[in-house]
Amino acid sequence: MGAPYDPADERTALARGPHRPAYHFAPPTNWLNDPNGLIQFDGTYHLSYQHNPAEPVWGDIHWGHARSEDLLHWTDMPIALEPDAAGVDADGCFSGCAVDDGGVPTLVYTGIDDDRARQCLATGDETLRQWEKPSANPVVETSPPGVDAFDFRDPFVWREGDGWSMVVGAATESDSRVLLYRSSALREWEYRGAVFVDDRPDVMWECPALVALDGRGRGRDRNKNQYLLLGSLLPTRAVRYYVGSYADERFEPRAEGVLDAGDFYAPQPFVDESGRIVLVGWVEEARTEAAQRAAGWSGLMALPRELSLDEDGRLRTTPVDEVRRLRELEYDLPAVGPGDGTVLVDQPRSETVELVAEVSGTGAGTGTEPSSASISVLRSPNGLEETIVRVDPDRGTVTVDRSHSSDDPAVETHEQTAHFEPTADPVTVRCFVDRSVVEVYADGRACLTSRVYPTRADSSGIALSTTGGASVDGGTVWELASVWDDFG
Ligand code: DQQ
Repeated sequence: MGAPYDPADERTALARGPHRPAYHFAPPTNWLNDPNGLIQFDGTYHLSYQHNPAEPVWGDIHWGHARSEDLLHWTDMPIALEPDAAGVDADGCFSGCAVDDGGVPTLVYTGIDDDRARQCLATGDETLRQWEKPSANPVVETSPPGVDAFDFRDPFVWREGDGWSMVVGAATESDSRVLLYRSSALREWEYRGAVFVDDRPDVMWECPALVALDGRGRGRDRNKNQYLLLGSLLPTRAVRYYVGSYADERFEPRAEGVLDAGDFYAPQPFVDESGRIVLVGWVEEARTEAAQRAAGWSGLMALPRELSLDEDGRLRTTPVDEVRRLRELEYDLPAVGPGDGTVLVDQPRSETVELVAEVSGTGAGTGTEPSSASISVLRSPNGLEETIVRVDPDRGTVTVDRSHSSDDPAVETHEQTAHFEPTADPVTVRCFVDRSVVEVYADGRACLTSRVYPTRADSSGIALSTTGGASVDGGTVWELASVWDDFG
């Protein structure tokens, strides 16, 4: 018999891999996809995730589990859920959420058995180490008439009135729907119809979530009956958000957009004990399966983000404040204007930084010549490898150009672009670089998370340049600390 599985040993073994993140959550080893079961319970944050513990590819889906006091430093926990060969989850424990059922931590997830999806529960002890599947499983036995038996998954549950509400993602022959259920005690559920219908054919809403934004934005009255509906859509893999009202068991959107236009999927929100809406999303790989097997791990989580409404009722997405605690050595960024060419930033040389830059456009608005500021990161001294974050305030775009991110010809190189309302004001760009992930926030109004795989040990520099009338008006860079012991 081999030694018992110890996630800490596995982490240490993988820590020195060149693309292993220093301050993003990655699985101890092997495969990770959707975040699941997010909850703050007795002060401690819990993050579960879709996990194949045996291989760095999707399959045999368990729930991995970690806990944290600060949403930054995570301690691995025993696997929370594993498929039961004789159970309704024999072919996988698919995505779901966690709730506090009167002091009993409870997971609600989709059990897969032979292409049939059914909603199930698991209850935990007070340390959330041991989970039991009650005999009441499955608690939703079958999809409603007209809904596919497999495209009926990813329950998201919240307290509403004196009971519980749940949304489940679903597809019919002609549309995709977010189904609503109600329950008094989580064991029996009543189907109440579709809370939202996306009438495009051949779309499947995965991982839906509905959260009240009331009282969490800045303009109090403006936030009355303001809800956020999220969905991860197949086959485009777009992560869409809708802001609107929720009444009489129906959601009515008034605004919509893309939550993150990069390698980002299946995010899950939860409300923490301070009342913040915190969101965690899966950042997929952009390298080959062979490269994932060689690395021994696959997938990571984006930084936890706080969602709120701004004064104008627009969705605002920022990294949680805790992330500032990772800042170590601080350096100034120079101002760079038209005609300055490419300005190399001497310090820091690091693959793990946070960079904040103020970028101004011409103020002339869309329809003008492109005027953008380029922030080059993970840059080799000669610029042969670099990842360029390009921001155009006039047009309201932030682009990650990966055409020279890696000398490895097998990784994905297509450009990714997020959009925000064009603005004459300077845009504050926050850019997190963590070895193989570049996570960009433009004024909290657009997000873009991209995977990149530099091959050179010296691809760790920064350079700035501009086109048209745009300028970088200065900024700051911090080297960021690792959140893992024994980090290479
Ligand atoms: N991932 C899970 C499903 C979900 C999909 C399976 C989204 O529950 O629909 O691993 O990435």
